[in-house]
Amino acid sequence: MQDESDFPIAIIGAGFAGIGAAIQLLQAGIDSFTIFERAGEVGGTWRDNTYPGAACDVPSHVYSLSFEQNPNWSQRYATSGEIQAYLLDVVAKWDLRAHMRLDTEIVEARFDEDAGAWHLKTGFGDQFSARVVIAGVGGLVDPAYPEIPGMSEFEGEMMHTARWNHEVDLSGKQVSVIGTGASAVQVVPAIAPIVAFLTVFQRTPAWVVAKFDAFYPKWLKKLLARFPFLLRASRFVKYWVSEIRGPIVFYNSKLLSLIGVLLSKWNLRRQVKDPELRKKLTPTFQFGCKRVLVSDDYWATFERSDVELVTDTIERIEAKGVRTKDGRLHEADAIVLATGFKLGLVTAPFPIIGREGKTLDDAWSGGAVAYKGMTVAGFPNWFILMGPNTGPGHTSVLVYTEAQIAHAIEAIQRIRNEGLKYVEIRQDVQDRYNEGIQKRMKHMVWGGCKSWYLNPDGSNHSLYPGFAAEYVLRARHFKPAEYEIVK
Ligand code: N01
Repeated sequence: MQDESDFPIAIIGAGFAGIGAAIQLLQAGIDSFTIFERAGEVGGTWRDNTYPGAACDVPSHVYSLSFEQNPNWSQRYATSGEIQAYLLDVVAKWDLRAHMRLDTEIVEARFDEDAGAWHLKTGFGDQFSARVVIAGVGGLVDPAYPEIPGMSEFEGEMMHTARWNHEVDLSGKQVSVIGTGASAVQVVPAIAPIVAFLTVFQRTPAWVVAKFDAFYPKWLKKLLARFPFLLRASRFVKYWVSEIRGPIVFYNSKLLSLIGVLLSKWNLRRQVKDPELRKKLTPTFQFGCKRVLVSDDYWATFERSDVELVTDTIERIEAKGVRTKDGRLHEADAIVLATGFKLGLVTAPFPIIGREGKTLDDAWSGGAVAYKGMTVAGFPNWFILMGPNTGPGHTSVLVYTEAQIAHAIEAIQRIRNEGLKYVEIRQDVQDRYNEGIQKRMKHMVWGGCKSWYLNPDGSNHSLYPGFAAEYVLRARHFKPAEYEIVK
């Protein structure tokens, strides 16, 4: 059903980004938007990642919308279920379901230059025309399944952390976990106490720092609800602490990295007594090069007699378990793939055809680029949320997203109020911006190891090389001089 308004806006994706965009539009007095979501429910990451132990490793007072702060977070680092409940509450409060088309996948977008509009095709074959598109499809959405020989021969249960099968009861089973990234450090300590035996296959160890998680007592929640400025103060402090610590995580400096290494080694020593085990768990790459993990109990799990860390390379998966290169068969009733995600930013999420028939895949053939991660030359009136080079390694991604939404809304107001056909980022402005970003990358720590941050050629089109505050200052306003303005 086409929105009847004369200025229809499409938001693609009903995760944090899409929900945030919808609310900020309403706050700006714009309600002519439709949210398209391919899944049957809102929530994105927090709808999909329901594995035991799933939580956010950014403090909840910062990892929430600035205009929808929640005094009732039960602990410093909220669980996935609690974040999803928060999103459902926010959606209900703002009555966003009235704007939503769930189970509706956008499969193609084509720009009509004469009309200054995007024609979006849904999976059902119908079409929706929007003057502006805000794309909040996320970067880490589709699970990456490893290509290990023999995977189809396995006779037990196999599941990816991002597609947890709650029908499977792991209690009393022999379970193998493949992968030791951000998802693994949460699922491993959560399932270890319930399974009969846990084998964790580590290809590369990770730097893990202490989490110092804690439940918020009732009186504190009451106080935060009664005096919202205290909640804002808590958010402010947590945000600036992560900013101040940021360079330890992202800057390529031996001295700063050493601070991170010392903190992580302290965390390792307090959790693991066995020096051999400690050695196996200690990374050899620079601190921050891969995502720094946060946990108080991941490493300690390996001290249990019913948990084994395997560092031999996996050769194949067989009917009864996982065989490593040393010839050993590690028997398993279930295998958990904590192997991460396909990086959504490498290609367009679906065919996106801009001006003069140019596709986004063509524009991104040398790596995903956009102006401040948001707008791409040749793709007018299209605003990306959480786009190329806007990921943080050290703080809440939502800070970046809110700035992007503010930018898009200022553009929308211009287009609507001045009767413009479209605005399109100037190619020279986009190129200069990205040259600057890649120049700054040389001073960042991410080039020295293999991670999902990097494209196969080693270039980084995922993370923002700097502070969140600086990005926000640069990105939050729409500057007409940087755009082609077409009436
Ligand atoms: O995935 P990952 P993730 N054989 O790609 C290993 C976000 N996130 O789901 O390092 C053996 O980090 C792989 O090994 P290696 C966050 O941005 C956030 O854990 O490539 N092993 C690695 O150990 C994060 O960065 C939260 O050598 C194989 C692991 O699998 C991103 O999601 C929580 C293999 C994959 O680690 C991804 O995290 C969770 C193979 N064939 C996730 N293939 C928060 O709390 C892969 N591996 C906010």
